[in-house]
Amino acid sequence: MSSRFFAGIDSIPFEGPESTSALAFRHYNPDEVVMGKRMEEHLRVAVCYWHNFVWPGTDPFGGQTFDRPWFPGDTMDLCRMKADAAFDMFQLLKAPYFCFHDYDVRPEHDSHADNLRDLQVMTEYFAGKMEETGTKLLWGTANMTSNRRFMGGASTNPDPEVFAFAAATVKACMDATHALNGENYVLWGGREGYETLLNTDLGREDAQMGRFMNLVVEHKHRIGFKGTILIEPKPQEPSKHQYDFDVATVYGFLKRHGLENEIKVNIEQGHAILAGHTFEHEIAMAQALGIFGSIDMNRNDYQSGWDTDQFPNSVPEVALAYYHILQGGGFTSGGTNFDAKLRRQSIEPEDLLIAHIGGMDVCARAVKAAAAMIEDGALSAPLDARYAGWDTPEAQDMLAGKRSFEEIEAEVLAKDIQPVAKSGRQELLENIVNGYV
Ligand code: XUL
Ligand code: CO
Repeated sequence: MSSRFFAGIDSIPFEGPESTSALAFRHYNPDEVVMGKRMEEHLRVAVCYWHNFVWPGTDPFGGQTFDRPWFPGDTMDLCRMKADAAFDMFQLLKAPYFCFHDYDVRPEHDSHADNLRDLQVMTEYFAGKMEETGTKLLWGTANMTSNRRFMGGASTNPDPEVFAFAAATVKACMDATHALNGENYVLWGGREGYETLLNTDLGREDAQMGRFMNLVVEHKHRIGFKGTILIEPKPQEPSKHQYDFDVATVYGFLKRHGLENEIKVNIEQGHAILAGHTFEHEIAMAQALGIFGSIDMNRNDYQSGWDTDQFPNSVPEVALAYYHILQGGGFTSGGTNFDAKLRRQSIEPEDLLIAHIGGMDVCARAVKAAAAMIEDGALSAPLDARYAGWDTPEAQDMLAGKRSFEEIEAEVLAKDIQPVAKSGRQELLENIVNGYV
């Protein structure tokens, strides 16, 4: 293929670990079979629209550093030019999926009618591009953070007119996602949180967000959308306190509003770090609670405390994430969305490709390491052994609520039970993991 934006780059081949080319995959080989499934089907890679084609390279101290022919993207012609480059990149990378916000793909207007019209035009344009290239939509979403109308929140805004505008916006994006056969719909509560309690009523805002998410689920069923609704937790940024702090907090919200069987989570590595967790903690917690959906793959700078959205480059970290994903049965409707952006000095079109090649190679190595650990029972065998005491009928009765405190105490006294301390073997397990990564 030839592309005006990626001029001179026709394809990005898989060349294997010995390759020295910057524009070749060393480990991401879509057809390689891992644990009985093609690598492409395990990872379900998606490229995001916003960081690659919309973000201009700004930081709090400086403006645009990237020079893209479709900037500022405020006309439909520029939006189509942007889409052409985006779909060229999805194809070059052989990424099966992409993700977008409404705001990424159309000009932004004050009126909902104008936003809706332009989103519908772009939805049709995308449908043609998807047909032509075979790229599929992992998820769609609405940007309710950038426009100043949302500065005090979307569904949690003190002004019901903002709630209504947000509802109309999400309806439009869900309809677009449905029309494009999206496999999920994501809601990241960008400004669903607060800066100061002096002007915030927590009880009201929780009730508003609960009603809003119920409206989302009602609409999903009304239009027959078969995808999964996902909430993306994040503890801070842009608000000081974000309501969807982490997976456990989101689960509490879902239970409170009767939504725990309707909504799952999209877990992002950097957001897990900001919440004081590891990525695998958040994944394992979601699996344990039955709400694991999808992941946003990136990495955070461990020192800065900001959401730096860097491309992943640590195989050991990513391997543990995929370990828990595979242990839980792998992705169903979810996938690996690269919610990652270039550093602002990486200004060449080629840098976009190189960043994704590196990220996809890291994920490929990680998923292979995870699969090998599972196939060998390297971690599951010691884990099963650690909990084996619970297999006895007495222990099972205790767990099933069949024995009271009095009965348990009587048994402890009668048998003179004196628990023997056993090693947790953390260093041994860490050494075992190190042998796979
Ligand atoms: C923000 C973030 C978003 C969501 C989609 O931190 O991760 O890009 O993934 O709105
Ligand atoms: Co994200």
